Amino acid sequence: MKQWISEVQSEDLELRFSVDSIVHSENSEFQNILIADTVEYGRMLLLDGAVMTTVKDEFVYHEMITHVPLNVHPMPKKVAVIGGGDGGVIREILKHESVLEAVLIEIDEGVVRASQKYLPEISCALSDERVTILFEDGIEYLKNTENEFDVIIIDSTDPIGPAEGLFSKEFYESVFRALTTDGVFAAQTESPFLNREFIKAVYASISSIFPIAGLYLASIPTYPSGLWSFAIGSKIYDVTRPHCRHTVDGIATKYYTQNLHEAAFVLPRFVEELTIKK
Ligand code: SPD
Repeated sequence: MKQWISEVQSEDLELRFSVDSIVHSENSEFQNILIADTVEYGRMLLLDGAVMTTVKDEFVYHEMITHVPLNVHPMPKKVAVIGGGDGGVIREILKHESVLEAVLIEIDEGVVRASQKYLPEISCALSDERVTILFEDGIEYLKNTENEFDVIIIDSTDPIGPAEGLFSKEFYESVFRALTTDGVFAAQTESPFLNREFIKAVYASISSIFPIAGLYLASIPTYPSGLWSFAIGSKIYDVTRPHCRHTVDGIATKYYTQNLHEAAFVLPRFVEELTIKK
């Protein structure tokens, strides 16, 4: 008999993955942490039943949430990640030689520990000497931070429960204050097929705070609907083009390229609509 795990979206939508085995399951103070070996996508991390990442397609999400903002900034030295306890974003950040310090602010120590034990290919850079890990609430942390980070990346779970506050206007105001005068931030903002009103509201908040805002897309097969959006806010730099320094540097990637950076901002009409103020 086949064993399945599923992410339930609603009464009418469920994504099922057949699994060889459940590798780890725990209830932390914040959520259920599940790691399973799926047949199609390899090892998978789920938080409260939602797919966070898989060994087979994680590169798409981690590269696009990281290299877009880091390549918009000409010289990112200090970078913060809110959430992202699996370490995938940190791994990508450290590919940038300019980065001297990366601070991971993750509320749930259990996610970091389980990822270090069971997902070494994703969490491998968490032990790098440039990385500081703080087990704190990212919302509180940024409230008390000013003019400190060149880039901030919000690698959150879905906007339910503990992550809800990471999509509020007040939080984006804190992000703006915590950035340096030419800072850039990016966040995952869910599926344009399934979360339209949500994306509209988030984009409206970001564009009311940041002088330059953008929405961009990537294909992530294990996320609901397969099409995923990211929002980016910048104080001075054009977000649609990688800074010229980076075209010379080059970084080892499997999904992100300079051309793809620009192309990811070319939106289908039904997504572009979500960014237009009426
Ligand atoms: N519905 C999935 C949204 C998950 C976004 N965060 C993933 C964490 C991977 N580092």
